Amino acid sequence: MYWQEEYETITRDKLEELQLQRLQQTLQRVYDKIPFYRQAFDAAGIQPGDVKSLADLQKVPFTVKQDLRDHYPFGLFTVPMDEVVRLHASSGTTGKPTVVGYTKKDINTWADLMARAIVMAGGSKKDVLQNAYGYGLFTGGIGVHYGAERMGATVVPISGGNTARQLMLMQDFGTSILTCTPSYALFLGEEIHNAGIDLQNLKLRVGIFGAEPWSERMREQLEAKLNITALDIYGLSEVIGPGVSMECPEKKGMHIFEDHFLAEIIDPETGKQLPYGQPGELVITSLTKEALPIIRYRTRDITVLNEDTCGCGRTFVRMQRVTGRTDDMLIIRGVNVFPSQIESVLLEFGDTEPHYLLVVDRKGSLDNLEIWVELNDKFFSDKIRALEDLENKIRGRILSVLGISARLKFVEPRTIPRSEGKAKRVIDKREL
Ligand code: DLL
Repeated sequence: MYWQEEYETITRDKLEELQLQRLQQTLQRVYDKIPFYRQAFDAAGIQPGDVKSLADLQKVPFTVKQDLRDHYPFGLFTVPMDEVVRLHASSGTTGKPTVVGYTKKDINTWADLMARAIVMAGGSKKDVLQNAYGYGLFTGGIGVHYGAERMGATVVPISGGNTARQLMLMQDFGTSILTCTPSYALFLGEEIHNAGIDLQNLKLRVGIFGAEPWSERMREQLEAKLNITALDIYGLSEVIGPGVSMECPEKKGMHIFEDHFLAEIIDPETGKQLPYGQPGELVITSLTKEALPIIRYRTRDITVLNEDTCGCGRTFVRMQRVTGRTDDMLIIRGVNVFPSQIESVLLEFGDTEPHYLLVVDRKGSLDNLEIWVELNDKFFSDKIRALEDLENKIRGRILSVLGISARLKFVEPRTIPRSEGKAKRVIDKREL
């Protein structure tokens, strides 16, 4: 099922024609309205009129998060504030948040993209969608909400947290689609189990999980714990929010909504474009945004693009699971490590829970990685000997997969703090 079949199954030729036309308009728009872009283009010796093909985009300078911060709050908006009908902001870890704005048309586009995503997951008007993404300045809650209303599902706008109530409404309202972060979904799955709720009595069948990296093994766990099909959704506030790309039930990556977003993969070191199939940093240019068009935005997210035809009939390229962010990547004794890689190893043996914390410290000039991981209930009651075996197995596997040695600290079930939104996986105590 499609929401906007004409676009979702567009031929590549037609798509590229549409993209070029929209790209040229977008470049002209930012050049005319925003001094920041005009100066950057002039400095790079490029005018919007010089972009005559999609390949010419490579001559246009990148935009980074700091550029949005430098123009806090509204300096990169291309419309007067009386045309801006909504603001969102992403909480920066330090200093001011990144603020994004939407016109009525932007909100409308976004609702359609999120409707596409929910329909892609198999959603219909008959579904009851429990939206446990946080409502507020975060784009997750309201972004999903508008899309779900647009495609006609019955929305339960519960937001994140209040787990007991989540479980009550899930049973009483017959929730069939759950939307939240994968880490919160996992917690809900555990609590369903702890509350002794029989999965057979729930109507849950699909989960639309995103806003943070997760792994294939986490998918297996979520599907088993919740008895659902778990699908990945990607997006970022600077580009629009959730609904930049969505995984179809083929489960082979997320289709990027390319009629609205032009995707490139670059080498994060050199900034050079990489061909399909090679891992690198995702760069996105918006093609239809009004209030805050964004040009060659460096997402910092690492992925791979795949242009093979998809069994679902959609022609949009797919991006693989995001394995991590260039700025979340830990460098431990010179080795690049993404938390999601460690998650994969931990879940391989089946004796631990996907609740973990990576604690990195430096003694002298040597980095130490300590992995705190929860044992599952069954294992916890077993003998010390078995613990040593498990530790050795995990350490050995991390050494062979990642090439680093780590210490393990097994902790009791339910002792690592649960998150209602994005999980915090790393504590880096190094002072670099
Ligand atoms: O997290 C938007 C969103 C809401 C996406 C709900 C999906 C569902 P931000 O708070 O601006 O926006 O954070 C964006 O989160 O650059 C990625 O690093 C990460 N991220 C988002 N989706 C995924 C995903 C929302 N499916 C940042 N897998 C992005 C891995 C993801 N990382």
